[in-house]
Amino acid sequence: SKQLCLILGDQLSHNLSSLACLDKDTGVVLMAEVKNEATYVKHHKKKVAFIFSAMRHFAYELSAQGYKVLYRKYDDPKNKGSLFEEVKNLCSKDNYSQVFVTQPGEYRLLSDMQTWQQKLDTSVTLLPDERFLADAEFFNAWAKGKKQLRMEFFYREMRKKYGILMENGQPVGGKWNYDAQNRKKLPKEIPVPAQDTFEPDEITEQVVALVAEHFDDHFGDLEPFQFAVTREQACKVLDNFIEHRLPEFGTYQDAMKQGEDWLFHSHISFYLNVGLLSPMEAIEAAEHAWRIGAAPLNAVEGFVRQVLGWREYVRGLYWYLMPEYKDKNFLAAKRALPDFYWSGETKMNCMAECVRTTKQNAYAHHIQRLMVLGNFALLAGLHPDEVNEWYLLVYADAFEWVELPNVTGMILFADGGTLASKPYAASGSYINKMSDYCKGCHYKVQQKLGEQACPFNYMYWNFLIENQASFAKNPRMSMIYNTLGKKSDSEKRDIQQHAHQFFQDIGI
Ligand code: FAD
Ligand code: DLZ
Ligand code: SF4
Repeated sequence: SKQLCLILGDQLSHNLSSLACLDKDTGVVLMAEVKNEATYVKHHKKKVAFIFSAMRHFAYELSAQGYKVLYRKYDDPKNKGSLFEEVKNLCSKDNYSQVFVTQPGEYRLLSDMQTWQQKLDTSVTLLPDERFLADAEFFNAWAKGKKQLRMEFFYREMRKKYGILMENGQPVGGKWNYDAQNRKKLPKEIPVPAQDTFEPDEITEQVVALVAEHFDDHFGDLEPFQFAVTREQACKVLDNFIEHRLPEFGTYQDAMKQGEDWLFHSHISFYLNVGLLSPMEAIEAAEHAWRIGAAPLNAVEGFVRQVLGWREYVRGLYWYLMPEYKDKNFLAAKRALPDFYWSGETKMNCMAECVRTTKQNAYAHHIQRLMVLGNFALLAGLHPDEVNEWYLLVYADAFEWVELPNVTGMILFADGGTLASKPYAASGSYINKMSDYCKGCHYKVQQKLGEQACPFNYMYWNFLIENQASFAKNPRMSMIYNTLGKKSDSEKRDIQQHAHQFFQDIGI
């Protein structure tokens, strides 16, 4: 009986469950660059190039290990355009009796694959994706019956389950969380280590040419292309992070600086999400750095919280709440995404700067995604569908399982508080506190009203006014609504008038 193993663009791991099931001597691996996956949203050019190049390199590695690999390139005239059609084509030609796939990361594709067996009249086996640290059973058992699904408590269970940063059943240092030490602005004199860049090899150059030709109408700068595209290169990124950036990772986790796109972050989300790195190796490397005294606890705990906590938590939440989660719009937000999310053309310096790095790098660090781009989307009441589509296509690390909870739950509060206990809404002063953006801005961050007032200031109060009914029962919002209550009716009218004028001016 002949076996076919389909490997997707974000399944580039040698320990993949589908590969483990395949008889290496008689079975065949299929990988395919297809229009369906590359255009169901118009992914950033650099993201498409990254995934295609990493797929091609992985296919070579498998061949070198003795696997028989069929690889369908995007510009092959025989390309069938979708994963299903590629599989169907092979099955009808070569009589495969069994198809193996590790479950895809997106609901859309999983539902599609669940119809394949019937349509192909061949056995199609979907295997669990074992590359994550919390499987559905573990997450669902934790979530079941809870009214609120707070990351913090999930994270503590994960620390205990894997014994990470634990001693005698207790968190090392006596606390679970060192976030209070992790909110410093970047001092002027601190040098930022250079980010890791990789020269394109011949394979990557071919992919870059292909993307330039076929994806010209997609968002973003294709070149310079400097991502890691193999496991070996990705490991270098991780090693360099542990050695050079981890020690300051915690302290400057929430800092932003004009022209500094990478700071002290790890830059491994791309590689984790396509499978070139495993989460546990990153966690263990960070924990080891702390144990040998090479990095402080606030940094290491902060990093572990992101990878063992947030990353696993959002994935659990996604599968627990899909498909309904995709349609959530608790605040009935309905405005369109302003053009400057694509062009970067706005007098708001912080927004222009965060769109610039997104466009240039297919990357923005967390606090830019959350407190600038995300905060704007929340305060302006942008429709969740438009915001989700944008985030899913602009970042090279974006797959729906991780993007959707961050957008619908974390930034938009569109799930009504399943993920966050209150919206991450902030006025200009927060951005001013954590960055140097305001000093180069047309607007004045201290100014609340008037032509030069920072739009985040009146948008913030307007958001609270517009959504008062939705937050009436939220105890974590009562203090801020007390403050709002002290504003006179005419001041409130002024605020709303400013906000609406601004929305009109930017065409939303
Ligand atoms: P670091 O700051 O070095 O963090 C280390 C790792 O922790 C990351 O690589 C990532 O794997 C994990 N991590 C950190 N925060 C989160 C989080 N909130 N959710 C899940 N994992 C997390 N991350 C993605 O991988 N893909 C996305 O599509 C994505 N979309 C986001 C959208 C919004 C609106 C927000 C607020 C966050 C989003 N994130 C997403 C989370 C986070 O911003 C990125 O993981 C991070 O910026 C990637 O850069 P880094 O590897 O340098 O991260
Ligand atoms: C993101 C992506 C892109 C751009 N292209 C492909 C592709 O051509 N072939 C493929 O197998 N996978 C691709 N991917 C990744 C898939 O979209 C991803 O596997 C699903 O979204 C599930 O997470
Ligand atoms: Fe952004 Fe307002 Fe600061 Fe300008 S003044 S950079 S718009 S926060």
